[in-house]
Amino acid sequence: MKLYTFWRSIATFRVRMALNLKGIAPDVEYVDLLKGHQHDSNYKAVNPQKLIPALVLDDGGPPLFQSMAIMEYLEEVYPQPPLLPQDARGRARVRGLSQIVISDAHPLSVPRIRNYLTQTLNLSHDQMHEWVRHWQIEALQTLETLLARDKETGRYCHGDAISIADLCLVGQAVGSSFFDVGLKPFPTVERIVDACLEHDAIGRAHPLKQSGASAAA
Ligand SMILES: N[C@@H](CCC(=O)N[C@@H](CS)C(=O)NCC(=O)O)C(=O)O
Repeated sequence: MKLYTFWRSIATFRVRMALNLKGIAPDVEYVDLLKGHQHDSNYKAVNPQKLIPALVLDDGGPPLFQSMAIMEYLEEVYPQPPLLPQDARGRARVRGLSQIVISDAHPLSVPRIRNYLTQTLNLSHDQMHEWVRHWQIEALQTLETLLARDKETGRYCHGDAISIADLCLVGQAVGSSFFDVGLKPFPTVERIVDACLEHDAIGRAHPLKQSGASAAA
């Protein structure tokens, strides 16, 4: 397997955590998003959407794309340890929590959106920053409300086993920290994120532990 990755990419962080939890160590190829390498023609051939992650399997087929689809693929093909609950209602909750991050919050803070705001709409850097912070805080508030409310919440987002929702939550928290959004106002989120980061497979996948991060952070 080969994972196209970059230290700062939160979507790739989600997949790195899932791979680590499943005990899979793919080859990696770096795509420097801050230098715009996602637009290079050779990467466009890998993922025409010009986004990471992309995961090349050993079956000779086209790369997998979209972090949720990749995590679900890993779950189906490498079921241990499970990252989705056994029951349909539980899976719906875990996927719902995940989609708050993947579908709604994260897309509003990615480089192409930030660049569009500053370069095409001529927003200042501060205005762009405020835009990102606004949507990150809104997502964290929603997640806090759901996680604090539901009796299904345990040590982790859903009971006492790590699920895809936790990988999304940790990515959300770390991504928000890049825009100076802290977790203090979101105590349940903070507790779960801290518990997750204690897990070696998750801690190792942290953006600031990846090659290239220390120079750039
Ligand atoms: N929904 C996609 C999002 C992928 C995505 O936006 N990746 C970001 C990095 S976290 C990216 O490659 N951005 C490049 C850009 O915006 O130009 C997923 O979950 O895989």
